[in-house]
Order: sequence, then C-alpha cells, then structure tokens
Amino acid sequence: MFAACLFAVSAGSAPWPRATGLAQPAPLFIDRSVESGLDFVHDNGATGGLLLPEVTGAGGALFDFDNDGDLDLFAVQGGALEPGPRPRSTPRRAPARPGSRLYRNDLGPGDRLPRFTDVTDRSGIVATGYGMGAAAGDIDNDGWVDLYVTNLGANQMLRNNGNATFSDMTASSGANDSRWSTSATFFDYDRDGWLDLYVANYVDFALDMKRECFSGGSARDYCNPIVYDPVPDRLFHNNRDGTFADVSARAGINRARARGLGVIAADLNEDGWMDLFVANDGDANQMWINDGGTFNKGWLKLDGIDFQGSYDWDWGDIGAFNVSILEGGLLPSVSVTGSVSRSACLTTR
Ligand SMILES: [Ca+2]
Ligand SMILES: [Ca+2]
Ligand SMILES: [Ca+2]
Ligand SMILES: [Ca+2]
Repeated sequence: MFAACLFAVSAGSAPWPRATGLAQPAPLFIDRSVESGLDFVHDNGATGGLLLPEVTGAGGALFDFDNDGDLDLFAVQGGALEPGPRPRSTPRRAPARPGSRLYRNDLGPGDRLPRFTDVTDRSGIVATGYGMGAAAGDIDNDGWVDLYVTNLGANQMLRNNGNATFSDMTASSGANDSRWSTSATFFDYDRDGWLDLYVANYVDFALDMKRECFSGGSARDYCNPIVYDPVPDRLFHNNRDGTFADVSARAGINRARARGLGVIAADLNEDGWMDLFVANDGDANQMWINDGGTFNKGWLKLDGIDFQGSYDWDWGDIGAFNVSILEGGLLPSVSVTGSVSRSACLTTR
C-alpha cells in the first residue's frame, strides 16, 4: 500500500519567523568549491534571446571513475546557443575551459577537504554539446563506471577504458537520442545482469523554432514549455555486446508524451523488478511499474484516494524539476521538488 504526504510552502506568504537574541547555529554546509579546486562555471549561453534551454540546465554526475574509492565529478556545461553579446551579468565568471569537465577527486589519507583536479583533457572526453545531465553506470560489467551525457541535441555514451581515459561510443552503441534529452538513468529493467538505459526527453525545440513569449506585463519573457510539443522518452535495452536496442515501443514507454525533466529507478512495489518515476514539467508525472519487462502505469494511494500512475496534483505549470530516491524507510520514497515554493513527498509503506 502506498501512503503519501504533501506539503506546500508559498514563498509569497508568511515569512519565516526571525530569531531574536539567540546565537545563530553553525552552518551545516560551507561552500568549499573554489578551495577544493572546483573552478567549474556553468554557462547557459544567454544572449538576451530568451531561449528556453537557458533556464533548464544543467546537472552532473558524482561517480568513482578511477576506482580509488572516492567520488569524482562530471560537471555538465551549456555554452553559446547563438551568436551575440552576452549580458554583463551572465555568466558571473567565464568558463576557463569549454565543454563539460571531469574532475578527479584527489582526496588523500587524513585529508578533510577533497582536492579536485580537472582531468578532462587527459581523459579524452570531448563533450561540447549543450549539456543537460549525466548518468553513470557500468554498462559492460568490466568494473569501470561509464557515462552517458544528455544534451539539447545528440547525446553521448562514453565508455570508461579503465586507464583514466574514455572512448566516445555513441555511434556504435546505438544509444543516441538527438532530441532534447534532460535526464537519464541506468537500471537493469529485465534482470539479465546488464544495465539498461532510460532517457527522459523534454520538448520539440530547435533554434529555428524559437517563439516569442510575453509576461503578464507584456514584456518579453521566457516561454512556458507548454508552448512546445512534448516528446516521448526512450528506453534502451543493453544487448551485452556494447550496443543498445530501442525497446520503447515494446516496453510500453512511448505510450506517454510528456515534458520529462527527471527520472529515477527503484523497485517501488518490492516485487524484484525495477520501476520508474518520471517527473515532468507541466505534465502529469509518471510512475511506471515494471511488469516483467513491460511497463504499466502504477497506482498511488493518497490519503485514501487512489491515483493512477500518471497524476497531477493540479499544480498547473509548476511541474517537477527533480526527483530523488530516499532509502530511509521500509520502502523507497520518492520526493518530487517543483520549485522553492512547492514540494511533495510520496512514501511507500
Ligand atoms: Ca575516484
Ligand atoms: Ca564499464
Ligand atoms: Ca538489462
Ligand atoms: Ca517493481
């Protein structure tokens, strides 16, 4: 049975109470990026054209690419979408080097602060597309974690060679998707011991399709994504030989067309088959229950009311921008975060 909890905080309503005369607690987190060597600066490429991709990126991946026991970082970069002068305010600092970057974690014994070194060039990674996200997983079971990069345009499959270098096997793998992909996850949907790949796609967009949109005050503004048609997601089956097959139709995935922004995989109903939760932007989210290799919309019981797997809590165009699995309970929980003002959590019991 599923139970769910919802909470919403309006950013424009009552302010947080202010503590008076009390010692402020020490911060839980301190930004150590620069001193740890993480000099990455994301560039959304904004030139004043108000292009939708400028406000959708980007993510990254924490994974141990060199198998030394610490997490390294792949930071996904945007870049220029069209020529033109940049507004003075963006980016705050120009990226020192183009493209997505791989940082090796050089944390040593006794070190309290990680030290990251940009090893992109020596890794052979050339990821200069307009990036959105990345997924990490060992696609060939050789013990070295590989990487998949989602882009506005062609994606990339990067095989970890096990010697601190990567090979671009996008073409030979057959796991490309030239649409606007945002998020991806590796998971073994058919339980054959080989990681398969789910790619969440967003909207049908190209620079020659850009539209002018206006805010309520009639000033030009970024378009609501509903201006653009959604495109279906894609499921790739790992053929165990370095290639992948598009099984979206066979698995039932392409029955849905929605503006996907985030995807996670977990066995939500504890039947031994990995399920999916896809967070969409402005569209109903999707919970796909894996029925032995094909996917059906799942059901969620919310305060005694059953919701079908595609549900929308009437949040209008808030959508869901991030999903993550929390493993704290008896069963995985899914948290869906839409913005700083609205969020929801779904727990399974
Ligand atoms: Ca490492
Ligand atoms: Ca591998
Ligand atoms: Ca598999
Ligand atoms: Ca399941």
